[in-house]
Amino acid sequence: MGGKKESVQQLDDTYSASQDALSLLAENAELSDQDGRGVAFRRAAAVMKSLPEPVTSMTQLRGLPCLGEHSLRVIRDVLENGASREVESMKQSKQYKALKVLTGVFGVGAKTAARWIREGIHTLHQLRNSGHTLNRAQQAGLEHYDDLNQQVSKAEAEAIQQIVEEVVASVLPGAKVTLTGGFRRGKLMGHDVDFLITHPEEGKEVGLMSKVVSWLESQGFLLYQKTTRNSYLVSDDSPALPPSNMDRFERCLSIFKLAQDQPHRAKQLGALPLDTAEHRRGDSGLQTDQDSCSQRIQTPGGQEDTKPWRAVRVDLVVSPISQFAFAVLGWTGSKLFERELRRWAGQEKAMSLSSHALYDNKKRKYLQASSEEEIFAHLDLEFIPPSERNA
Ligand code: DGT
Ligand code: MG
Repeated sequence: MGGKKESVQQLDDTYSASQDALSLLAENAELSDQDGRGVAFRRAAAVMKSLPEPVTSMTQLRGLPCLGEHSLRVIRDVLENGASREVESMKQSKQYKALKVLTGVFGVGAKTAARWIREGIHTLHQLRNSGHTLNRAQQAGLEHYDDLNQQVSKAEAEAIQQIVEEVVASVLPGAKVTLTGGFRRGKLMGHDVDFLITHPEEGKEVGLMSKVVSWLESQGFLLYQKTTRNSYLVSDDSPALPPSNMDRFERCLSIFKLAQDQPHRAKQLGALPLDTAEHRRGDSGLQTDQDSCSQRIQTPGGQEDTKPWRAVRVDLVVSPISQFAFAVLGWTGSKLFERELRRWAGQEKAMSLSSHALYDNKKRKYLQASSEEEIFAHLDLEFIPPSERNA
């Protein structure tokens, strides 16, 4: 029995080792600004993940889609040697290590990291001493580097949800908050927490974001925020769909200050009365389309490891109810699932799907939907629940 268990374990390890190797190659491609390669490796990793049983021989992979020459070479190496030499040496390379560290700073993308590496910057220490002027996001990213590179738990996401729900209910009664992203797919950990906010009456959501953000700021919940305004209009005469998967909802990228004793955060909320006329009007001087970084809550010289709170990345998105179903679908992910769904819509159905709308290119009209189920029906697909969208 023991021997069998061990060999099953070994098979499972090999199985996940090839997925891990492919995921790492995808990550490296994305960090190197090679999105096409990234998608190819992500697809290959998703195919390996979808197999019903561990792979012991290359013959099992015959006829499977999305496994290119390069991916097959990596899998063969894992099967034969227990690890991929290419991936092992990549993990040890100076370039990969520097890319990981620098893109780990919130606000730093692949292009910026590559530029810094070309200038000889490989570590945070070197970055701090480089004399580069960092923007507000990057400053906050550097300041909260350790916290933001630590995974967020489901319990932490729920604690933040409770705060967001209370604030939203207070500034706009009847408005609805939905947890999206990986946590809606049932993941237990994530890199951030994503929320979508709407109101059942079209138009009521206008102006909501600035009120919510100003509330959160006044309560000391935000270490950083940048709000961008809605720039999307569905018009009858053109599809007007965004060219990429970037959407145009009003959106707030933020860093939350989450007390460690959450969910007993009532203490934190209780510090100030929530329901004041000033905040109902939302006129407490919020600057939109502009970074702001709260100074009140910084801990000058404070011991990071003893502080009673942690920084957590939170995305808030506001959608009008007419686009809500599309927004929930678009913001639930995973990114690969979204990409495949859009590809299906375009190639198989001649439709354009975005987080705002579904446009039928043949009928030349938008298709309405008030639930995700209706969108899947328009696309002639059986409904796929969020927990099965983890590709
Ligand atoms: P995580 O946070 O790493 O645990 O994983 P996810 O799946 O929550 O990933 P995240 O937070 O980057 O994004 C959540 C989903 O929202 C993602 O699957 C695709 C979508 N999404 C992210 N950013 C944008 C955006 O700018 N526009 C649109 N339309 N969708 C986005
Ligand atoms: Mg997320």
